[in-house]
Amino acid sequence: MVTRRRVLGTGLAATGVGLTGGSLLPVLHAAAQPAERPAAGPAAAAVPRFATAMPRVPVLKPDSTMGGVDLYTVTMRTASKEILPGLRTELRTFNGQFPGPTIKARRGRPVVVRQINSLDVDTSVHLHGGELPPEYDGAPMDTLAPGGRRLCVYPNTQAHASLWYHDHAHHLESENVYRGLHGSYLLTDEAEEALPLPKGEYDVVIGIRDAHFDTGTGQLVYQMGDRARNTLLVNGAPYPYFQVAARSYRLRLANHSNMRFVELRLADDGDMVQIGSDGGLLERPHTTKSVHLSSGERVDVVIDFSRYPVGTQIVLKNTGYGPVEEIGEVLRFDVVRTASDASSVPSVLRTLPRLPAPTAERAIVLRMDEDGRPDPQGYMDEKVYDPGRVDARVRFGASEIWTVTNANKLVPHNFHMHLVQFRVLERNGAAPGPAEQGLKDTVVLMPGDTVRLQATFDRYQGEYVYHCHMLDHSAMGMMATMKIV
Ligand SMILES: [Cu+2]
Repeated sequence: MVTRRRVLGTGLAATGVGLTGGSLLPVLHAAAQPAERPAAGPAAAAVPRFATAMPRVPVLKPDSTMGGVDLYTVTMRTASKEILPGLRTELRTFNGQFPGPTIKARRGRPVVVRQINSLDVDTSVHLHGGELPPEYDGAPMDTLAPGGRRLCVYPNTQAHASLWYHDHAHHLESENVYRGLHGSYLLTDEAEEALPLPKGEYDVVIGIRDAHFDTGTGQLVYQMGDRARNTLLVNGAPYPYFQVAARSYRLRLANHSNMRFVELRLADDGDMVQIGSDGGLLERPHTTKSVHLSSGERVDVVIDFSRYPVGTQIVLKNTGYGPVEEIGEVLRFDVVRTASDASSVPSVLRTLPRLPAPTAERAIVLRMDEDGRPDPQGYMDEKVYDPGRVDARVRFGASEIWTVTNANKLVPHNFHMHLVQFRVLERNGAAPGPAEQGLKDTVVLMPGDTVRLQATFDRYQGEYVYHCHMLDHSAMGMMATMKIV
């Protein structure tokens, strides 16, 4: 099983048919009957390729910027949007937008979000990757009932990072996120701004997620572990084209899928320069042919389109996990003009602080039922999530090594911790690949994988969850609570 254990960052192309990240059921299915592929969703073949422009997600305007604080209003409400041609899809949205508006924040400048829940379901908005007091984290049980409103304060004390916000209400998060409750939150700081990276219109969020449409009605079909979420949406549009100038772009790739993992590469196998991961810039850029994102992860790359003549079209392919005819293409870059370019990628992007000496170690085991039973449950250390239970007590100020293992034989997982950006120390006994050497908040665990990571808990006390970020799995119970005291 050498291929499965290849170090991430050099690619997961050879992971094999059994290691689908798209959902649990394809995995079981593929293992049992390798010749049979997951059933095509009704819409997959019918959705035209590269027929619409990739939306640029609007940046949310603050209601007020007084007092050094940016105040925003985010209303969760239903809205409909034409995603498939000629059909309107009902969505659960932030401010009627799909995906939710991008919030831009600066380190040292707090953001206050006035949350209003005009949906008919509970919500809990979590800022994924954010260093937040527990009362503003968006915990699974800290829900906002229909008709409710509250203020949420994001202190923005951490370094720059491409974060995202999404629903986290326990047992509802999977469907709420799937139906549209996700958006990007870009936190910058002086160190990042001082770099000559592509900026402005050349710094672009590309949020990728899958969906299962009812072709007759255009409605999203939701069921746990669905095998047929086989239409890829990019910033809310299926298989769009993106008109670019022949110069460098910073592309902030984000996987907002509930379950699907993607491996992205250019159709001509052209180089991408990875500059960032979940918790902001890497220390050094690295050149790669592909990037891998499990659900919830972010990767920043710079692609230099000046190597292509104007008129060139290059497809961004997904070479991971799933029938190629359905999800093998993501979007198409159309090089349509020339443009000046003063940007560059420095050989040193940042210096991360040295890891402190660890003060404690603990082991975490992820597992879920994979025997095909109709109502599988997920487990963290063999326990289903119980919000009334504290699973890990962490001393405030501690720096701990967590050894996290995926005990499943077939099912992939990943591991997300609230509150902290951690460092990956080892993957399956080896040093992490270059893609995993920066700050991370979510790390992939293919079946049998073990990852050692180190996290430091010196910011806030209180209770936070850690869980698999395949949201159907966390909804099945693969989540636990740590209490920092
Ligand atoms: Cu999982």
